[in-house]
Amino acid sequence: MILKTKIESLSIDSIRKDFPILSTMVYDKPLVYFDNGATSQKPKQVIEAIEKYYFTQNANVHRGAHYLSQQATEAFENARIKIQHFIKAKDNTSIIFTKGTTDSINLVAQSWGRKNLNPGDEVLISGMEHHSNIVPWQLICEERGALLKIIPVLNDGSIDLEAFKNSWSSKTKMLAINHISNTLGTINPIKEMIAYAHSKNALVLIDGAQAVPHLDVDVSDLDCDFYAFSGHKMFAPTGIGILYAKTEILDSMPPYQGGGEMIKEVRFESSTYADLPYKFEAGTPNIEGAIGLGAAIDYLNSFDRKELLAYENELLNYATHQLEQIDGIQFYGQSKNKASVISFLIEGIHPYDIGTLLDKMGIAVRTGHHCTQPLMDRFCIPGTVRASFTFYNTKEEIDLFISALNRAVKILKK
Ligand code: C6P
Repeated sequence: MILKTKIESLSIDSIRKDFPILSTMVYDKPLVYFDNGATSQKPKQVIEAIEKYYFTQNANVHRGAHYLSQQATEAFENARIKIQHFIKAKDNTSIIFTKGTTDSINLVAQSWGRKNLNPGDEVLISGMEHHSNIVPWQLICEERGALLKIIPVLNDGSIDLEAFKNSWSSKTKMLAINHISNTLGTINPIKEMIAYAHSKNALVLIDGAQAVPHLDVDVSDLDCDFYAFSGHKMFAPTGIGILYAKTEILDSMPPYQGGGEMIKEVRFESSTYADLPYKFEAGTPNIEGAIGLGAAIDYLNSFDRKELLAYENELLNYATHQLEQIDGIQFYGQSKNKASVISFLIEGIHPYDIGTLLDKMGIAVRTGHHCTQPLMDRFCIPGTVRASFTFYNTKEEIDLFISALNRAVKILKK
C-alpha cells in the first residue's frame, strides 16, 4: 500500500515503519487497524526495550544487592520518573504502578472508599462511564451503604453540565469521571468539573484511559486528586497501568493489597507499611511492563504531541465527512470537543454484521457495547461500530475503510 500522508514535519510513512505489525496482511488484505481505543499497537522501540530488559537486566527489583537487581531496579524506577514528568506530577511517589486503569480505579474504590465512605454518602459518576468506572463504585457503595448518582448525557454525547451542578449534596464525597469517553469520543471539561467538585469539598478521580494516548495531560494543572490510565492504550505493553494521586491523600489511605514490597516490618501481631509509592505495590511488579511504558513515553516525547493531535483531528474530520455520505448512518457522540473516535450505526443493520464483514476485508474496528452498557441503554441501542484512530493511521486507510463499509452495506441491505 502506498502511504502518502504527510503533515508538516510528520512523516507518517516513517512512523508506520516503527510499528512492525502494521504491515500484516489479513485475509490477503493489508491490515487497517482502527481499534486503537481497545489497545494500540507497539513501536519497535518499546519491543526492543523489553527485549533488552530480558537479555541484559532481568532480576527482581528492590530486593537483591547484586548487579542485575540494581540494573533492573534502576530501569524500573527510571520509568516511574519518566511517567511523573510525562503527566507533570510534582512527586514520583505519586506514581503507583498498577495492572491498568481498572486496577487503579479498584484501588481507589477499595482503599479510599472503604475508609471514607459512610452510609448515606454519595459518589457521582457520569452516564458515559466505562464499566471500570462504574462497577468498582457499585461494589464499595453497596458495602458502605453509600449511593451512586449518575450525571446524565445529552443527545450530542456531552455531559449535561446543568444537571451536573444540580447533582450535588453535602453528602457527595467523590466525583469519578472519564477524561475522554471510549465510546463517544467526548472530551469532558474536567478542569472546570474538578474545580467545581473541590468547591463542594469532594475529591475527584479521572479515568484517563482514552486521554493519555492523545492529549498532553498535566495532573498538577488539572488539580485532580486521582488520575488512572493504562499502558497498553498508549503504545506500551498490556498489564501495566498507573494510578496518580496526590501524596497527602495516598498517605492517608490504607494499603489496597498486602504482601511483599508493601511492608516495613511484619510481626504476627501486626505489620507496618512501606512509604509511598511501595505501600500500594504489593508483590513483584510488572517490571518489563514499567520499562516498556517508559520506552513508550520516550517514543511519544520524540514528537511534537500538538502536531500528532492536530493530525488525529484531521483524520477524524476526514472520516466523519466521508461517513456522512452513507445512507441511513447515525452517529453517536457529536460533541464539539471530541477525540478521534467515531461510533455509528447504519439503519437496519446490526453492528456485529458490519464488523464481521469489515474484518474479512482487512479492517479492524470494534463492535458492541464497548463496556458502556448503561450508555447504550441511554441511546436505546444494542451497540455501535467504533473506529478509533491514532497518529499512525492514514487518510488512505480511511478510504479503504469507507469503500469496504460501502460494500458491506450493499451486501447486508440486499
Ligand atoms: N476500554 C475499549 O475498547 P483497562 O482494561 O483496565 O486497560 O481499561 C479499562 C478502561 C477504562 N476506562 C476507559 C475509558 C476505557 O476506555 C477502558 C478500556 C477499551 O474501549 C476496552 S473495553
